[in-house]
Amino acid sequence: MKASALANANIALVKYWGKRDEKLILPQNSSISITLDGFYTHTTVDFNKRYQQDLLVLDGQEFRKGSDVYDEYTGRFLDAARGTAGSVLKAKVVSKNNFPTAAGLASSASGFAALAAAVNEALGLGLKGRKLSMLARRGSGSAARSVLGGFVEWKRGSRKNGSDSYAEQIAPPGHWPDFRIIALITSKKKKKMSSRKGMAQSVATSPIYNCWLDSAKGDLAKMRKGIKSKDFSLVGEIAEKNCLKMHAVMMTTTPSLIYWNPATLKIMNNIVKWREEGLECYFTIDAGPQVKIICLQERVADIIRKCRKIKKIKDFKILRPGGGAKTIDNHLF
Ligand code: 2P0
Repeated sequence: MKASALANANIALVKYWGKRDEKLILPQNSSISITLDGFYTHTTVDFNKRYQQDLLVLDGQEFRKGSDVYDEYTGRFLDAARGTAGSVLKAKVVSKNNFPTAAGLASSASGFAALAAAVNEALGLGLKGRKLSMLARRGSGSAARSVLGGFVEWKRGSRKNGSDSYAEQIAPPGHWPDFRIIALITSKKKKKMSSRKGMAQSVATSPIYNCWLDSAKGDLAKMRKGIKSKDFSLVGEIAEKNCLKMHAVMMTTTPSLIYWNPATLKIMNNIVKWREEGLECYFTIDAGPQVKIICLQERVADIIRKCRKIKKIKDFKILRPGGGAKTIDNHLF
């Protein structure tokens, strides 16, 4: 019962920051993202009676029961998947990212989308689309969005059991082929605070958390409209403002969550200046110091030329709209 899958990372244009149910991973608000070609996870899972306990090998490092990575993430996910399948078999999971893990580049999104797709195949669950996104959601909220390609909305839903909190495609990758995200790497260090812990603290302590939820509703409506009509200025403006509002929530959390470093701020200031000079681009930043520039293909060369002059940028990658998670025959063990 072995299967493998590939899944791409996604970048949220309207962010998810806070849960209404920690166990089922149900969000406080809907979010919208773009699935990207270029940053991906390759995962192989094997369910077999010869395994005494689950084992995860992530980028060459082993995790078992008793480690945070297993207990808080993979173990919970595998138990949910076994519950759905009515299986008691233990599993070996080998997973590889082609980008830095846990540095604000959504590794849990591609990771659990790939694992959900592989588990779906290995256990013969036969889940597709919405249903598969709901399984991925049990691993990590943002993973629900990486199951699908292109522009995707993960719906908050209102039911307590989470049966209406799934991802749905707004538009396929081919809808806007010249849409680009340029990921600028400012640090390769592992972040100090996980998104999971950080967002729970924000819900509990940020005095502006309810403002965030109120304003997300308008952002979602404008973002859907902007994507459907390919109104780049609208998409960029809403994405940048939504990101700043999320970081305002993070900063006003106790203890405060400040994910930016000096390079992050320098790039943000430059992007605003470049835009004033007529080079249209916007920024978005997740729970880490990396900056993602939102732009159209025709601006990429000018933006890269300018970025090369910023010494603090360690690396960059140009990403285009990508497809959803898919199973493959290439096994990692
Ligand atoms: C997002 N992030 O919408 C937001 C923006 C980070 C900042 O989704 O607890 O790793 O596993 O559901 O999905 C990161 O949160 O959290 C995230 P869990 P997840 O992309």
